[in-house]
Amino acid sequence: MQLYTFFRSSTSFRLRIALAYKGMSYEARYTSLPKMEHAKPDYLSVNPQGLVPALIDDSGKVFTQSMAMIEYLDDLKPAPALMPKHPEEKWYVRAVAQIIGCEMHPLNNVRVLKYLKTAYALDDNKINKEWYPHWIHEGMRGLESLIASQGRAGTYCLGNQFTMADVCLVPQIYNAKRFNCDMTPYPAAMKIFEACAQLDCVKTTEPATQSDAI
Ligand SMILES: N[C@@H](CCC(=O)N[C@@H](CS)C(=O)NCC(=O)O)C(=O)O
Repeated sequence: MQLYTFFRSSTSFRLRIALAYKGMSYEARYTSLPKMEHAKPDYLSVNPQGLVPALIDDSGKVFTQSMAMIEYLDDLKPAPALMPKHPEEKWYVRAVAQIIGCEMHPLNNVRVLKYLKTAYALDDNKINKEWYPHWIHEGMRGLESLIASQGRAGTYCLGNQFTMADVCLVPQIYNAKRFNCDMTPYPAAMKIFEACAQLDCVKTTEPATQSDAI
């Protein structure tokens, strides 16, 4: 299997965590976003969307969209599981993951930040200190409330089971910290983040450990 990944990409980080958790090996195909390698014809022939990550299996089939890929990997290799079986728990895990994947990450994606600069002349200060934290806090408020109101959290988002919810939470918080967002208003999410940070599947896949880290 080959994984197209960029060390700082939080969606690539999701895949690295999931693959490591499941003990699935892969060859990393480093794809630099600053060098625009994701927009070059070679990569567009893999993922015409021009976004990382992408996964190619040994038969040459291509898989894209990180959350769909994580559920696919879970079907392919069910143990250790990243999705619960109970319908309500499955809903909850997807709800946490989708707050991050649908409502936080897309608003702070590289191409969005670039567009704010080129089309609306927003300066780096406004983008990094206003726009970026604004959407982190909007999302984190909802996430923290969901975790608290559902009462399902334990060591991880869902009791003691490490799931796709945690796989999405960890990279998002890494990024928020990199942009110096104040995370103290989110103690439940941060407690889970700290617990996840102790896991080998996170320690061995975090951005700084990657061969393409700059
Ligand atoms: N919904 C996609 C999003 C993928 C995505 O946006 N990846 C980012 C890196 S984290 C990217 O390739 N950005 C390039 C760009 O914005 O130009 C997924 O979950 O896989």
